[in-house]
Amino acid sequence: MKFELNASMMCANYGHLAREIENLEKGGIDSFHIDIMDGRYVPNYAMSLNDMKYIAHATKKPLDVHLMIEHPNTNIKLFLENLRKGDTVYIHPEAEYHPSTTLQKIIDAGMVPGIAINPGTSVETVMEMLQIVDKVLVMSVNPGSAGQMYLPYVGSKVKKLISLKEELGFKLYWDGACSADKILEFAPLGVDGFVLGTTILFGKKESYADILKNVRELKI
Ligand code: S6P
Ligand code: MG
Repeated sequence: MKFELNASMMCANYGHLAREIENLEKGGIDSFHIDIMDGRYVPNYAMSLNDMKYIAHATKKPLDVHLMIEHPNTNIKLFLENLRKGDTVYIHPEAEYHPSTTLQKIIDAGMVPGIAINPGTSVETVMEMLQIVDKVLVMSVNPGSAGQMYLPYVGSKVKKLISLKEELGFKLYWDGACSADKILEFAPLGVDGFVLGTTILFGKKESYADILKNVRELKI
């Protein structure tokens, strides 16, 4: 079974970030997930524009930029001008007055448009945007930090999104508390990719290569 694996770079060791990127690449990671937080939309500061720029220069792999910032339309140019065509930018619809205008800016810049859906946000409220975006990032924890518990009520929403993805033309990604059992359960149902953080990838004894190999070889 084919599914993408994305590394949540806010969980990486910034004492040797270049080596982290190199080891994740060697281990076969598909893309780098960049969590940008502004301390307002979410009660935390994670990565910044400069972290994103550094990682963009350090790898040729795609970047998935997850903007957890208020009114991303105001400063989205700063992110778009430092990305490559084909990189993904996710916005949170609740953080914007006119999210489809912001999504159009992402499309016009040649990036892949995405929305992130919070645990408390229902599919019905984002239905129109599902027709515009190429990717949907379904949050199985509230946005703001790594290392949180999986919120089980998100499961039925993931299944609802899976039932819509063919017709509306988007790929579905899982973000938050991703473990082997979640991949085992949801990859066969149709989730296209998983963001890996502290639950399964970072801060472990095994190398990234060993962990990623084990995840790819899960008996699905
Ligand atoms: C949360 C953020 C996520 C986390 C990821 C970490 O606001 O969007 O991308 O970095 O959930 O993974 P874990 O396994 O520590 O929850
Ligand atoms: Mg994220």
